Amino acid sequence: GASERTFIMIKPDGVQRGVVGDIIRRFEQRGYKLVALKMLQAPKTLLESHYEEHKGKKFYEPLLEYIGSGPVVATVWEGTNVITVGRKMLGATDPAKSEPGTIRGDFGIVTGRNIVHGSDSESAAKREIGLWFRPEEVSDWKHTAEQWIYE
Ligand code: DAT
Ligand code: MG
Repeated sequence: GASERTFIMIKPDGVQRGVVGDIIRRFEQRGYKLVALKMLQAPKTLLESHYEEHKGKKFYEPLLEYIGSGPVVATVWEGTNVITVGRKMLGATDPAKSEPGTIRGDFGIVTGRNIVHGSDSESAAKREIGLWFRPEEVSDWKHTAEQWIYE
């Protein structure tokens, strides 16, 4: 919808692979507004909340191990339809099914090392932003290029 926000996280493999700048560039270049950013090694309790929908699945424990294995770069982006478009920019969950030109399609090979996370709905975005950032860590600023990005 109109000027919504999404949570995009560069996973530890994305950090190790040196694609942090590339991923941020893609969102900036598209015209989305960066409103929060930090690097952290996520505590297990945070990852349990973040991935609670997957608890009990066979990939759940390896997933928490992987995402907790090193620092991630947590970001929040704002703009029209950024949740849906952001997911398209990421590509499919399985990089083998991601189109070239998407982040996972350009940098990944297997689902268990798929480089980046993005919220999949408005409710997930709100929940995830609230889990990873305190309200004062999210900046409300005016994009001066806005009139050239939106009509
Ligand atoms: P997405 O990250 O595209 O929203 P998801 O929410 O279904 O995908 O799963 C969360 C993450 O869990 C995903 O990015 C990678 C991991 N995962 C999902 N399915 C998996 C599987 N079958 N094998 C290994 N890892 C998996
Ligand atoms: Mg998901």
